[in-house]
Amino acid sequence: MKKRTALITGITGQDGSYLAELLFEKGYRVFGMVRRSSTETFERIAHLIGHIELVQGDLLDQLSLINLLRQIRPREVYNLASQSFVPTSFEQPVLTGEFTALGVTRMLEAIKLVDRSIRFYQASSSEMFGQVSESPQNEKTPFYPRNPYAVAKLYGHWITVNYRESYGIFAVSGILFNHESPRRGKEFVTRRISDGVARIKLGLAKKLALGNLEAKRDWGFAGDYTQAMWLMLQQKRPRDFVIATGQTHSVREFAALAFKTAGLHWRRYVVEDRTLFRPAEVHLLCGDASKARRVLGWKPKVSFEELVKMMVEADLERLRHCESRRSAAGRSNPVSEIAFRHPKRRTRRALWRALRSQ
Ligand code: NAP
Ligand code: F7E
Repeated sequence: MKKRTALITGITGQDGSYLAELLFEKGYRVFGMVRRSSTETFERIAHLIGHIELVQGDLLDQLSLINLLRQIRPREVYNLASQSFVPTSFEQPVLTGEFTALGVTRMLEAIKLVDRSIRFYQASSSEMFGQVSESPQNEKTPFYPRNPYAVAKLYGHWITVNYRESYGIFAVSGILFNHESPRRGKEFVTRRISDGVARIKLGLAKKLALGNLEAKRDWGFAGDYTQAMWLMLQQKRPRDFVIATGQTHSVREFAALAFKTAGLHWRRYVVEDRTLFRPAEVHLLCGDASKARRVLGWKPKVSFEELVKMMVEADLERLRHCESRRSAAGRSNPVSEIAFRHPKRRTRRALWRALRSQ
C-alpha cells in the first residue's frame, strides 16, 4: 500500500517535532518544510533525521509553496510555521502579519492551485479569544485579540474557514490553548521558569526575573495536542475544534510548583521585571474542549503537575549534562579553565596568554 504523505511547516518548532514523531510512528512519509538559514535549527528534530525528509520553502514565498506541493503531492498539510512569540509581535507587527496571517493564504492558494483534495490543518490559537467575554471558551465564544500575533492568527483562522466554504477544501482550524514541553522555546514563560529553576538549583543563577505573575493560562502537554491535530484531519467532515485541558493556573502557581519540585521556595528567587509586562495583556484563558472530547475522542493525558515536573526535571538533566561536559573540557583546556573557573577574568588578554603558553 502507498504510504500516506504529510507536509509539516514549522517542523523545527516545538509542535513540529512532536507531530513529526507521531506521523512517522503511524507510517507516514513525513516532509518538513524548513526555511533557508546560515545556521541549522534542527535541534528538536535531530533524532528524526534519516526518518523524515527536509525540504526548503518559506511562508513568505508563494512560489516555493506551490513548487513544494507539486513535488511532494502530500495528502495532508499541517501549517505550524509562524512567528509565535507575542512580545515580538508588538515589536514586529508587519512581519508577524506576513508570516502568521498572509502565510496561511499563500499555503491555501497553493493547495487550491495544485490539488484541492489535500487536507489542511491551520494552527490557530486561544490568543484569539484575548479579552474573554465568557469562561471557559469554546468554538462559539466571540474573539477579541489583544496583540498583533492574535490579530494575525484570527486572520489565519477566518481565511481557513473561508477556503473551506468557498472552494470545498478540507481545511480545519485547531484552536489550541497553551501547550508546553521540555522542547518549548526558552522565551515562553513555562520554559523560562523551568530553565531558571534548574539554573538556581545547580548554582548557575541566583534570581529569576518574571513579568506578570497574575496572568492565567490553560497549560497542557504539547505531545497530547499534536495527537488532536492528526485526529482533526482524519474526520469525515472538516470542522474546527478547541483543544485545552479545562484547567487554568496563574504564572505564580506554575512558578511555585516548579520551585517546589526542585525543593526550593519561589519567593526567595523570583523578582518582578516590569519590562516583561505587555502593552496589552491577556489576563485569563481557560478552554472548553468538550466538542473535541465528543467528536474526536480526544482528551489530555498529562496533568498540570506532571507537566511542571517533566519540564523542571528535563532542564535539570540537560544543565547537569552541560556542566559535566564543560568541566571535563576545562580540565584539559587552559582556555576553558580561565573562562569557567574565573568568569570575571575572562578577558581577551588572559585567553591569549593561556593559548600562547599551550
Ligand atoms: P515555535 O516553536 O515557535 O515554532 C515555529 C516554527 O515556525 C519554527 O519551526 C520556525 O522555523 C517556523 N517558521 C517561522 N517563520 C517561518 C517562515 N517564514 N517560513 C517557514 N517556517 C517558519 O511554535 P510552536 O510552539 O511549535 O507552535 C506551532 C504553531 O502553533 C505556531 O503557529 C503557533 O503560533 C501555534 N500555536 C502554538 C501554541 C503553543 O502553546 N505552543 C498554541 C496555539 C497555537 P525556524 O526554526 O526557522 O525559526
Ligand atoms: O506567556 C506572562 C505573560 O509567552 C504566558 C504562544 O505559544 O500561547 C503562547 O502565548 C503569560 C503571559 O505565552 C513572563 O504576560 C509573565 O500572560 O508563555 P507566554 P502566550 O503569550 O500565552 C499561545 C496560545 C500562542 O498561540 C502563542 O504562540 O505569561 N508572563 N512573566 C511571561 N511571559 C513570558 N514570555 N516571559 C515572562 O517572563
